[in-house]
Amino acid sequence: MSRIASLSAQEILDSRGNPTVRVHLALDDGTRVSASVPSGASTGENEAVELRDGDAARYGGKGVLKAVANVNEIIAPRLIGLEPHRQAEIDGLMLALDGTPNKARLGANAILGVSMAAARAAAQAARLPLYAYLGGPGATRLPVPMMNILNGGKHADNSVDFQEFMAMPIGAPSFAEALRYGSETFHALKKILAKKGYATSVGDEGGFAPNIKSNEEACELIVEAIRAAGFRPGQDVAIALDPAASSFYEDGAYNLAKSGQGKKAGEDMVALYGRWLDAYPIVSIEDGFDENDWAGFAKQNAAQGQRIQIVGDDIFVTNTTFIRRGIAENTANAVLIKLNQIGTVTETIQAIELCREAGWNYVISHRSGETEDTFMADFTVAMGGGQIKTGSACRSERIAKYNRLLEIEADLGRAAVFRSPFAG
Ligand code: 2PG
Ligand code: MG
Repeated sequence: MSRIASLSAQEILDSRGNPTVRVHLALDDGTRVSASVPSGASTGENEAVELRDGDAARYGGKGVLKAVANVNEIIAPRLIGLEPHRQAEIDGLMLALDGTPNKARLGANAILGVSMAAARAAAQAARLPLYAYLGGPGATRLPVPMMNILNGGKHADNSVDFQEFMAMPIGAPSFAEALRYGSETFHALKKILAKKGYATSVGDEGGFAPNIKSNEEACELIVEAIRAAGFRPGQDVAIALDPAASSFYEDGAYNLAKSGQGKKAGEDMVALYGRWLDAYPIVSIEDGFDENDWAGFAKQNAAQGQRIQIVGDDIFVTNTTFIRRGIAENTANAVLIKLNQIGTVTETIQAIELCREAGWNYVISHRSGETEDTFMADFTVAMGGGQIKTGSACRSERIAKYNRLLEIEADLGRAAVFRSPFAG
């Protein structure tokens, strides 16, 4: 068995030009890998701690040299000599070294980089693609992408309150075709926006960020784009939303300030989503309520959970403690899964296992700040949930994941399965 021979980290930049951590790991058999950690903007308050230097003289305080030093000086000496496939043991050792409930000492960015690098090294040492190593022979299911083609909220400086309007090619026969449906819809949307005199520049996740008149208009434009691209709204391509409502929840009300649509109470939001479900082909709503508004989530789930997927992101933060509460209280029926919200591969898998036990869906997700690392594409196929959220049909840090999924689909050949959770 190969063993970890060297482990080090360096500071690199993410897709927004902010520092993040890249970990390099070498085995004694000559295997060399690296892994890079993403970073969110609309973060949940209970996420594991992303350690930043706070040194205003560098990168506005966003440097990650402390996290890098924690890998080099604290984590590496303890892991050198271990076999990389002992993932749970490696992750457990790092948790013990950290010693805090939220990875505040070493940083979830430091810990996750090492955790991902260990998995990648173990896969290479076993001469397996990462998805096959992590998922075994059953890892054959490609995901339906949620493609964020219109950005608002904290991801764009425009007039849209809701953060993500996603095209979901639920009626495609394969992942490659799903990607084509999504990309053609994206390009059709660009033409429509240009014709209406709206900006066609893009936000953080590669979706357009126009100054449109209302949040509703975003759905209308996407439906128009789906049709213009030659697809049937709701059958071939549906809509998924991530309002990211924590970002516009103030003093007990949902303040749709960017669009000028005013303040709404929790019940008003349930009613608003209900009207949208009647008007637009929406199959999934994520974070329709604030991360502490468990009652709002539960009300929506009771009213609409039979019709659509209700996904919790900021409220669950990929943490089994919160997911368990959500299952007990019928808060939602799906979880957004982000490796860096919890900080180790092992704990992320535990969160997914909990979803499976409860019969809940799970969607593997990128962050708004990403790198060229494609770990999450392999991880999605390995976990088999059938859904991925990794941005629009442009910007290479997003496309890298889609291109990796194309490779995996080709690699699996006739064994590849594409089964939409929403196909009628
Ligand atoms: C989200 C994510 C990813 P961020 O809210 O789901 O789209 O955004 O990474 O900024 O938290
Ligand atoms: Mg979200």
